[in-house]
Amino acid sequence: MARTVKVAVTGAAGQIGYAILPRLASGEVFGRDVRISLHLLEITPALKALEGVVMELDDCAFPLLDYIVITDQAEEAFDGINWGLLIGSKPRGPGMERGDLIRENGPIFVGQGQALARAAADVRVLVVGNPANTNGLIAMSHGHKAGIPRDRFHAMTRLDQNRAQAQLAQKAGVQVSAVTNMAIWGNHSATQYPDAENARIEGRPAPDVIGHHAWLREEFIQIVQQRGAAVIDARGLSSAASAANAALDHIVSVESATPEGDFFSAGVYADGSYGIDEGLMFSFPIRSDGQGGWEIVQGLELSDFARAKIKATEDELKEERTVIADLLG
Ligand code: NAX
Repeated sequence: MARTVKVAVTGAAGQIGYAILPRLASGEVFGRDVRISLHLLEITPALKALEGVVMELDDCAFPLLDYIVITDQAEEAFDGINWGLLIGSKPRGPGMERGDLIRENGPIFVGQGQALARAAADVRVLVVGNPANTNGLIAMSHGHKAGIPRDRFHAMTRLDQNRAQAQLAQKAGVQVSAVTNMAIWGNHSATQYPDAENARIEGRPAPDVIGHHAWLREEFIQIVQQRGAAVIDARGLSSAASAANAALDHIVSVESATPEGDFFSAGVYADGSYGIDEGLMFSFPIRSDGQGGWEIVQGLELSDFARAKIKATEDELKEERTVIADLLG
């Protein structure tokens, strides 16, 4: 066994936690020769439920699972971790506006950003808890202030990417693996812009393969933007298995070199690329070198239509940043 990876999962007793933990522990993400330790964080009232989840993990008898820590203390959970999956947050309650949710959950990510910086020297962080981009910005601002490089913090838009790829594959009648270069721009919200114009199907521009341009500009975008709500409508609960799956896909994409000519999507610190306001946590097309480095893909062509969509999602993120300005480090 060459190495052990320590992964913290917050909100570990929640739905996504339940879907992600067995898959992490199985070794499918980091490899069958890598041992894994799980550091699970929950709020105090959920620790009992978490104990039940740990019993189940024990009962899976995963050969690669080294040990499990459960705690309600962020610093203990983040001690020496390589990856932090920040999933835990409060759900939107009845009658709550998006702004209320941001104010409600923002402080969680202040404390966790600070705890990460105290407890983990060499960490990568994926923020899943909603509003993921803005929570990611908060966590990053505090982590960075205390020494963690900004590029270690990502917000999850991989589920949106996967949803978009699946929709294009179904429309084109091809396997989902034939759809590449799927950029999600902006916020993980209903303003996100899933970019079919730069997507490829079997190596060809997706609009040429699908042909139905009106569908790509209207229905396709709406389906992807509203997919989370559609799942809630049908299931009575928000996406969990697909969200867990997307988080694992994200880890694999960051840890391995991106195939030549392709990219994946993640919310990252905006550095001025494509004219996006610097200092937002904005989803861009990304390439990883597989050695821990990554870059925003430059030079993609954006039509006027695309630019207008990207502006709308940028405006929403600016607004969210205003709501939590006092929480930034
Ligand atoms: P659940 O409500 O099932 O679980 C959340 C868990 O977080 C609970 O067990 C709760 O006790 C815990 N928690 C709350 N505050 C905490 C804190 N301060 N520290 C540690 N744990 C805390 O939600 P679930 O369905 O698992 O979803 C988790 C989050 O992911 C939600 O914010 C949800 O909106 C978000 N999502 C984000 C997605 C994305 O693509 N970025 C997609 C799926 C999902 O909707």
